[in-house]
This record gives sequence, C-alpha cells and structure tokens, in this order.
Amino acid sequence: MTNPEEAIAAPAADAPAEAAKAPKAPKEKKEKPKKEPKPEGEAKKSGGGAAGGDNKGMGLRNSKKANFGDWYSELVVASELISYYDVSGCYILRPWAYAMWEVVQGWFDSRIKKLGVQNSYFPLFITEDVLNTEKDHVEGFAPEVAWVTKYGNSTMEKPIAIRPTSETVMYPYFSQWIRSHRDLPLRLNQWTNVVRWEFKYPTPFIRSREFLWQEGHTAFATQAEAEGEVLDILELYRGVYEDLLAVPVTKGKKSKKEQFAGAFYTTTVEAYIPETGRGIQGATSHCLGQNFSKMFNITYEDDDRQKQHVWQNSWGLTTRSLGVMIMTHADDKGLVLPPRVAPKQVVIIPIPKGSTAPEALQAMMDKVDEMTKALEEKGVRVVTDTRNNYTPGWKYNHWELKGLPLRMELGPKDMDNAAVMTCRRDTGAKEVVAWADVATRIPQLLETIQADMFAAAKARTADCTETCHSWDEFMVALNNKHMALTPWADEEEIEEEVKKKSTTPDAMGAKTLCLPFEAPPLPEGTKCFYSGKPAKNWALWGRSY
Ligand code: 87F
Repeated sequence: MTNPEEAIAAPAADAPAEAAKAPKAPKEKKEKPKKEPKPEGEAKKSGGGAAGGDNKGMGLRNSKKANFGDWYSELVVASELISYYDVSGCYILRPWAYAMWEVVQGWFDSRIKKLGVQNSYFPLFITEDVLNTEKDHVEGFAPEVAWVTKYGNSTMEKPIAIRPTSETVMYPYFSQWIRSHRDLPLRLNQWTNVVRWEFKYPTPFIRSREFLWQEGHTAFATQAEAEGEVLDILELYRGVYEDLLAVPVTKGKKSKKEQFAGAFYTTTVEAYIPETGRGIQGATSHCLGQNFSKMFNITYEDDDRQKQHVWQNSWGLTTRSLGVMIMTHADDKGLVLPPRVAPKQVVIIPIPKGSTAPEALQAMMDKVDEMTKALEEKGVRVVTDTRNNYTPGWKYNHWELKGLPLRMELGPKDMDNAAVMTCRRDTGAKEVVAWADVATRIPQLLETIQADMFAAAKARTADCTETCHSWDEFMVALNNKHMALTPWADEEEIEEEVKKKSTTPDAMGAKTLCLPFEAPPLPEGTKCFYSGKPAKNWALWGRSY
C-alpha cells in the first residue's frame, strides 16, 4: 500500500508512458511516486464491469482510506471525468467534469455580473518585454513560464510566453483606458485556460500544467472600494465551495510569506483533505494596492485635476475546486456529487420483470416519462436509464460510480403501490415516495442531501483541527494528519523555521494556510506557540498541496 502522503502523487492507472515519466520534482522529492503505474483503467473497465473496479460491479479496486492516491487516480478515470493525455500534467476534461465546471461558471458568473463585473478576453500570448514589466513578481515564477520558440520550421525571432496569469497582458490597457475618475471602477473578468509548467508531481484537477480558471482584475479610485470588493469576491468563493460544492472552507488572510508577492495583501479560502491530512488553497482574492498601478502607470485625474494611482484587485478560482470536491465526498463506490453541482441529479430506473406483460411494461415506461417531466418542470436534472441490455444491478453501480445524488427505482411492486423507491447516494438511505409527492419530495430530498453532505464534511474538518499552544502539541496534531490552530507572533522567519523543523522523513513541512478571519478570542498575554513572544493573531497551519 502506498502511503497517502505520497500516493496522492501517483500517476493514474491509464497514464500513458510519457505521463508516467512526469518530471521529477527537483525539491519536492517526497512527491515522487513509489511505483510505476499499471497499464489499465479505461480499457479494463469498458471490458464489462459497471464500476471499472474489480469488474464485479462493486465499485473501485482501490480504497479511499487505504491507498488514497491510487483510489483518486482510478476514480477520476472510471467515473469518466478525466482521460489522461500524452503531454504530462495535462488532462482531458470529459463531459461529466466539464458540465460541473459549467455549473461553477454559471453560479459565479451570474453573481459577479450582479456586482458590476464584465467579461472580456485578452490574448493567450505575452511578449518577453511585456512579461518583464512585472519582473520582480514574475521572478519567482519564471521557471514555470512556457515559451513558444518555433513556428513551422523556423525559429521565432523573439520567443513568446503563454499566459500563466494575465496581469502583464491586461494592465497596459488599463493604463490606456483609465483617464478620469469617470472611467472607474473598471471591473473585468475572463474565463480562460492558463499554463504553468509545474515540476511538482501532477494530479488531475488539483495540479495540472494547463488549467481552466477565471481571473478577475479590477481598478478603483479608492482603497475602501477595492477592499470592499476583495471581501465580496472572497464571500463568493466561500459560496462556490460551501453552498455549491458542499466543501467547508476557512476564510482568512495569507501570511506575508504565503501571499502573492505582487499583492498588498492576499485573502484566501482554504479547504482540507482529511485522508491526506493536507490543507489546500481553494481560491485567492488579492488586494494589489497601488503596486501594479505604479508599475504600469495606471492613473486617473481626480476632481482637483491631480493624477492619482488606482487601487487594484485580482482574484482567481480554478478547476482545482472540482478536485477538492471530488476528494472531499467520493467513496469506495465512486463519486458522490452534491446535488447542486451534479450534471444529473436523479436517475430513474424502471425494473420490469421478465414476466411483466406488455401493457404493464408500457404503463411503467409512461410513469417514468411522467415523473421525468414533472421533475424537470421543477428544475431537477433527470436522466432515465431505460436501456434493456443492462441489468438493474449494473445500472445501480454505474450511476453510483458517476455520483448521482438520488436513484429512483420503479418496479412492479411500486407500480401496484403507486410509489417509487428512492435511494440516496451519500448515505444509501432508502425512502418510498408516493407518485403524488414526487414533484415536491424529490427536490426536498436533494436539498437535504446537499445540506447533509456539507454538514458531514464540516464535522470531519472540525474533528481534524486542533488548537495548539506548544510545539509538542503542534507536532502531535500534524502527525495525526490534522491542522493546527495556534496563537502566533506573525514572524516570517519563524514560519520558515517551523516549515524546516516540521519536515520529517515521511512528510513535508507545515506552513500557515491562513490567518483565519473567524477565530477564538486572543486574550492579552497569550504567547506564540513557537517563539513564546506575545501572539498577534491566530494562524491555521497544515501540511498542504
Ligand atoms: C506562474 C508563472 C508566472 C502565479 C505564476 O492569484 C506568474 C505567476 O503571477 C503569477 N503563478 N502567479 C500569481 C497569480 C496572481 C493572481 N493573478 C490573477 C491570482 C488570481 C488571478
């Protein structure tokens, strides 16, 4: 069994040869997989078994608890979210995954538009000169920038970068477009792909070399307006995770060491994966202050005809959010999708017997159609599985693997009783629902599933968060795969020291995930868990992705 700490990095079952040889992490040796991937997965699955697991239709071969990394790799392929690709660190998002990204997009997009943000599209390519305008901040990221150096058989006179983020692409135009305070605020967003040539071991959704995201870039006349937006966006990010994906997050500010180098300060939503004991950054909303407006000369003339530098923000949410959701909820039978993000929320499966008479069969099918229509009218996303070349058992496994929140079975007995049997994906709980109640009870059940999934995940995260006042307590928490909430004197050098000191032969060092906005009181005289100096705030620490 691979230990989950490393297993998360393991290449997936169907990773082709090139992907299997994904670049070795120069620093993060621990993320190197221990074993070579086995050439199986999609091919084996399509050979028969419903679940792509042990081919007995009983879920996945790997278990979430025992070998998390292999389980995840198997899961994302078997549930038809992902196919591997022959460029290492790149993945195909299949319709089942892309449909969920569309739900996230729709949710977030409609809300930022209400705030007054407009969508736009800036080019993928960046000249070297422009990228270097922001040299100080790009410097640390330079090794991850991918360059186009050739076209056809010719060498480019000057190589062109592929956007890893779009500050340098957009801000020269902000500088042109903003002249007076009447041009403010300028609030733009774009939904794009970005490329970062990562050398840490890739994991579908969680860390890939090309990923999808939205990046918001805004400019305001005043600090107060900018800071207001930072928190409005952070609240929307919380909403994406908690209200849509049923994943609990902690809102907070990044430490100086962990914030975006170009930012005045960075706010974040942080999630946590209990099985690996690692925190994971969910999305960031940065207040850039006037750092970039000074660099890119973005100014407006105020009422007194004085030139003022604008206040800017930037904020981003990526397809990683889906990976966090998958890791949080899925189990050994497959995906478990929160109803609000599930591409299909309910599957209706008619279960005729061989002996069912043709008229009775027709009545059953009519009932399936009728219920489908009634539910669709209520906004429920329904799929009916009337295929007669698969057994009911196969279908159950198939839709369980795909994570459908609720199954509705309609057999001869149900026909007699004017009811359907429902079965929840998250708990397995069954409930008989009378036909007359279907259109009201099913939407209610879906909301209950959503709420219960969030509550369960929140309880798991809470169970794995320990308040620590000493180094010994801190290390016990970490080695229990928990996060540690500590009083902290907020010193950058100490964070570096903690990271080094908490590195063990089997596990990476810990860092601050955030300084949570909601924390217990910090009475006068409380000491930093590490330095013993007066604590300035609470910090949430963990090993992390
Ligand atoms: C990789 C290569 C080059 C992150 C990079 O968080 C540059 C960068 O600037 C880089 N990786 N960053 C920071 C991105 C900051 C900011 N950009 C807009 C966001 C949200 C969206």
